[in-house]
Amino acid sequence: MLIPRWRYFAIGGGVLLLMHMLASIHPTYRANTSPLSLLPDTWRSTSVSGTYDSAGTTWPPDSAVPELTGKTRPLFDDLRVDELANRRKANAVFVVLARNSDLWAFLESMKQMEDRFNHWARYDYVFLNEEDFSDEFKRYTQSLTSANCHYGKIEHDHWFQPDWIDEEKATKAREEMIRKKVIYGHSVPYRNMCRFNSGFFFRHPLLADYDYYWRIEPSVKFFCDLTYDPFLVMQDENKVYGFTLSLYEYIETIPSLWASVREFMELHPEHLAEDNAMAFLSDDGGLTYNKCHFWSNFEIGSLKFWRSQAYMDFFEHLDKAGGFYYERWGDAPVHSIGAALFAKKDQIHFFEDIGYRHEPFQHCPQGEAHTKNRCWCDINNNFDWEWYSCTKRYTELFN
Ligand SMILES: Nc1nc2c(ncn2[C@@H]2O[C@H](COP(=O)(O)OP(=O)(O)OP(=O)(O)O)[C@@H](O)[C@H]2O)c(=O)[nH]1
Ligand SMILES: [Mg+2]
Repeated sequence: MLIPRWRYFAIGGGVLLLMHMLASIHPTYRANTSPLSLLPDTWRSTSVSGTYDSAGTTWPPDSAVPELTGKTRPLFDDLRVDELANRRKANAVFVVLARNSDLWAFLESMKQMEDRFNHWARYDYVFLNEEDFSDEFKRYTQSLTSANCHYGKIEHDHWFQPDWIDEEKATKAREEMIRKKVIYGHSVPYRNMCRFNSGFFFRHPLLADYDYYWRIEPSVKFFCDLTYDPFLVMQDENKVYGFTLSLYEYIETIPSLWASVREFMELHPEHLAEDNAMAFLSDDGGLTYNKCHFWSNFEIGSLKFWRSQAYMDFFEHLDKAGGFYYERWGDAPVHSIGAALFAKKDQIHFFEDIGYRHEPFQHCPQGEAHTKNRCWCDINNNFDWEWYSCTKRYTELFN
């Protein structure tokens, strides 16, 4: 039987349609054969914005996307930059002591500081090192901020072990610490760092014109958005020292520190502030040290306070005792004792709403402070009221 000609056309057409439907599974084929591809390019680029979902429609839907009229969308920063450029600022700076090898670990901290606070606050950075900073260090740090970065070299005598230290005695002390497995007990550079942070960083010429500083270390975390300027809190409320974490010092590193502090208090009673925070340091009115200190890897402080006669005399006295090298005195107990004795207790501020972590401890804001400041730390992981924290003693100062 002869098949009428129209049936050939119908079968051929059906096969073509089937092939087209199969090929349409491929997105490129589908896009190129869509009737929309017949429209001029300009029409298509303004009417379609967003990403294709699996059904080939766009998301977000056109109605949710601001119309693009040739202008780029304003950045969050641009919206507020004029307003913020003229805001009241403190004379303050970030201070970073670092080696070139700390670069990548430091960028982690710096990126968070920029995202949480400094993208709008625009405070400068001062980087300090006993060696020259590499071009790589400078390039990558400066690239993270629109504030200015300054790079300084530490003068020899502010960093290295002084000649008058008895090296034989210092070596023996280090060997004994290695035997006792004291952390960093073997290290001379670590001791140089502690002594520099205790008594010299605030004398560096790059810091001469500033009043307040915020110390930042490599590999720390900042958990919350800062919607206010903590430097202005320091300035407006006449604070000299701000902290987030406090704990007990490892006694093997400071066996004779309190004896030197007591000597100093006897020699210079005029330097002790009225209404000071001695009760944070001692449970018996100054006879013994309870080892409490503020953890100095986070510090917002007054440079003028460290440059005061009281603290300069205090550091000089401790330095001459040699404990930075014969033991392993840390800048955390030295700063804490200085702040607690030479300032009024209400000049020491607990930055309760700044979420912060330096391994292995963290301060995580609780309650409303957590949600209001968009924190991302686990509220159950908060060192404040752990048995090894001294923050309870700080709050008790004000009861
Ligand atoms: N330029 C320089 N910076 C140093 C040196 N040692 C430490 N630092 C810096 O001094 C600060 C404290 O050093 P850390 O190694 O973090 O000491 P730590 O916090 O007691 O110990 P970690 O638990 O290792 O963090 C950091 O900002 C370091 O980058 C050094 O030899 N030279
Ligand atoms: Mg550290």
